[in-house]
Amino acid sequence: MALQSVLDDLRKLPGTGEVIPVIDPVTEEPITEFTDCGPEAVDAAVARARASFESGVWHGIPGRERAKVMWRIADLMDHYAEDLAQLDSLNTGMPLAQAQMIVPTCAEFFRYYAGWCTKVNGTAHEVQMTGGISGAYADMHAYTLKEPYGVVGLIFPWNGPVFNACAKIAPALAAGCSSIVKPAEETPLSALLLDRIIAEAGVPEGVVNLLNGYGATAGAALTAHPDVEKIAFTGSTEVGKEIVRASAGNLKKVMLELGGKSPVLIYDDADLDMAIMMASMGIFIHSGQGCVCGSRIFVQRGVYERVVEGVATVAKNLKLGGPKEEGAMISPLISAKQLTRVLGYLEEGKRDGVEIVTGGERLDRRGYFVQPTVLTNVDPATSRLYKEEIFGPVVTILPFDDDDEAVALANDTTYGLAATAWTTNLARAHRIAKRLQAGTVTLNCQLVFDHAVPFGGYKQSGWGHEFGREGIEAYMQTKSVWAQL
Ligand code: TXE
Repeated sequence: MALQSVLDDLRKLPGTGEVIPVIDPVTEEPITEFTDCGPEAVDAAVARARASFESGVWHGIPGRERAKVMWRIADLMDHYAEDLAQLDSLNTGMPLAQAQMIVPTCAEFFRYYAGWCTKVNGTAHEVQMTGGISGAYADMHAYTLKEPYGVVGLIFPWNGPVFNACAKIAPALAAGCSSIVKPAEETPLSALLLDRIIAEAGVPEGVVNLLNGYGATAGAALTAHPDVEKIAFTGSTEVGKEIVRASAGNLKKVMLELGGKSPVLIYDDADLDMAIMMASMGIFIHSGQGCVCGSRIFVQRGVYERVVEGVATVAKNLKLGGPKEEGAMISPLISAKQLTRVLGYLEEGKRDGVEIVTGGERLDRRGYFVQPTVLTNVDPATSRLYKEEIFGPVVTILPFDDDDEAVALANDTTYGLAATAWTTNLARAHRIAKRLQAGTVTLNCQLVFDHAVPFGGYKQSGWGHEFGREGIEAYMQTKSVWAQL
């Protein structure tokens, strides 16, 4: 499947709104364009999804049959892996090798959730009937059924286009839902190929419906739609709140995977070389455009200078560049909007007297590149760049003296997505893990992922979980059935 055909087909998709250019973040030049889908297309997609759901063409077939189709999607993703990787690499500017590593993991979402198609069961209950009207029934039985929600909207961002799409489409399919898929307007390319793969694998028409458009138009219309039962959203906390408000009309269920300001604690007994390298990659990889990026590092005072110097050295040595540039490891920011946002935080920090150990500037070249930046002397009480998610290659480093101070600093945030501790004292590591207010805690490791391990945010980082058993159950509701025998 030629890459060019995806670029051409995107142009031909029907739409009634504004023409949206797809920009290469490395060259700042347009790659292709498409038309915002418009409200009629949203209605039509929801109607197709509804019809497919009511017909039972997907959720009505045995789980093992759904599983076979999902395995075919995964096999086709392997077959088209190079195209998918090239599309994501072109669209986001990430190194091709990085995209090539990610695509097989994305295919695995379909194999992993194919397994669950036959394993999500309800429970049977022995019920004791006592007193009142209930006492009149002698021989009773109750059980639960797990049923798909119905029509679900899947809305996700641009930071890992294939990954974000598969993380939502696979469990929704396994659960038996019919979905409307809304990728980010910045990154529509790989979703189009994925949509073709899903059709080629034999998913019946209307079960997965791709919608391309802006968040404020397509996304908002989908979220407010009265015939959508659930929205699964990954994106900013502000839009997450808008989605909750817009969903109130028909009391849609909402799953949210939102931003973070994840703390990384480095103790003086840690394997410092490893901690420095992983904490650096944990914020600078993909230019910090990851929800779990460790954007606040806290270091025990005795090793503070060494860690600051170590992280700054890694930052200075990372080669930024596009997929075609030899040795480039770090991609640009996705868009001019994100560039302005990140530079805005840095300018404000400079005015506030933050110390820039390294970085702090845009690269003097084309493309949305910002230097990996290490900041100290930040005031936790007032600094916006310390409190808010920047989603760029910017880390603050502050010292701490003991566990209580480390935990207080780490938890002093409205977010609660991820947290890390580096220490060789395992008793302390586990004690700290309990005290950190985050949905994921990583001990002596960062940037870890497995399809089987649930992922979700505490506090304003989200509602509900993706991945693992929780990931499929998020697309299912529980029915209790009572029977007099
Ligand atoms: O996100 P948006 P943006 C954070 C990060 C970043 C900031 C802005 O801090 O700097 O968000 O990024 C769709 N109704 N994260 O502007 O706007 C939109 O079309 C329904 C963290 O890209 O939240 C896209 O598909 N949908 C995050 C998706 O929401 C709407 C990853 C995300 O866009 C909508 C990305 C609306 N009203 C950004 N408005 C993470 N958790 O990983 C927008 N959308």
